[in-house]
Amino acid sequence: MAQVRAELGADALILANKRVGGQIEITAAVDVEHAVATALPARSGNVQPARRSVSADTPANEIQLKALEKELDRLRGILEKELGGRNWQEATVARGPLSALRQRLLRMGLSRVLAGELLDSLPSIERLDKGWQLIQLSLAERLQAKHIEQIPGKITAVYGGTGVGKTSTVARLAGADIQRLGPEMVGLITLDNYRIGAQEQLASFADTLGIPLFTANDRQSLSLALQKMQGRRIYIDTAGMSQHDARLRGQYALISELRKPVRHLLVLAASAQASQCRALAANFSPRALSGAIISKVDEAQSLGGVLDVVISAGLPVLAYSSGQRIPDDLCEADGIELVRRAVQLAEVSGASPAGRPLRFAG
Ligand SMILES: Nc1nc2c(ncn2[C@@H]2O[C@H](COP(=O)(O)OP(=O)(O)O)[C@@H](O)[C@H]2O)c(=O)[nH]1
Ligand SMILES: [Mg+2]
Repeated sequence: MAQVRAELGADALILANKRVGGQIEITAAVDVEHAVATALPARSGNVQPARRSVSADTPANEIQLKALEKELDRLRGILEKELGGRNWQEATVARGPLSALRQRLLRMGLSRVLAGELLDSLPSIERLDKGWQLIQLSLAERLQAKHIEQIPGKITAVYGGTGVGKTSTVARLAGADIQRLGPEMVGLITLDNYRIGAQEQLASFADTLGIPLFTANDRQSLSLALQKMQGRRIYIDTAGMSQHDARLRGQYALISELRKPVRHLLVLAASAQASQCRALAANFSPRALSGAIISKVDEAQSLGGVLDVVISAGLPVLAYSSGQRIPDDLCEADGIELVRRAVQLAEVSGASPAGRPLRFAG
């Protein structure tokens, strides 16, 4: 090495050596950027100054590769030193508030598409807490929360998957009307003829409260039931179907053919998978439904999925339920409260206290 340095200077680097006959050939470089190398044949370690040229056995590529390896080692050292002491979250914040906000939205269960839209709508922000506040407000606004009485129509039909809470919702909405208007102003119809015992729950509710309940299965029986209950506010319970069952759309078509103003409501369970809710909503064309009721908020592990579905389907949220009691557990739709719960669920597991009970004017 001393001989190499004496020959080529203090910056010289030995890149390779090999035995050639009785001599050792040393490949050394002085300026790696220009890949200038020198081969020094030596006898028994006795280095003789010789040709100052690039060795034919050691192509420039090899020299560049060695230099590259050295540079990579240096960069790896810097990276390890930089990231070694940090956890992932700190690293995210370090990349800027937008990146940290995206992580929070995804953790809530929102899709990447909605998270991106919310972030795009933000004015430029410097502080994370300010950005987070604005983004929660923007999400709450996009939920289009409305009171159900803002939707006109004396007939209300409730659709949804099996066991999501359709019958409970019908009973809750009818119960609120009974309190407000009296039992003589309210009536029920069920289209749920598919499951044995499906009507019993609603029949016992109708009996207890003294309101009529009719069963319908086609256009004629439906028209007849409506005729018999003329002047009443009518709630139609439908049969729960899988999201892929064409009968779900069949029931909607049957009710739409009445050519009367109907509030068509979709019940989506917050405890169900977002993909299931999305597939259910996809059965209806964009303006077919008047809005959504989110059920089983108390059972949900995360709320972002169902909120994402109602926003992307353009469905206003009209109420949500958070327990099994009838009629108490139906709450007024409140965008801020739903977002608060979604954030809370993302932060800690476990349900939060009940919201404001749904109240009707008059
Ligand atoms: N935990 C909880 N259970 C609910 C809620 N809404 C309905 N349920 C329960 O879910 C089950 C199915 O409800 P039901 O109204 O019969 O659903 P349907 O099959 O869609 O008519 C019943 O045991 C209800 O008491 C809710 O908001 N939270
Ligand atoms: Mg039912």
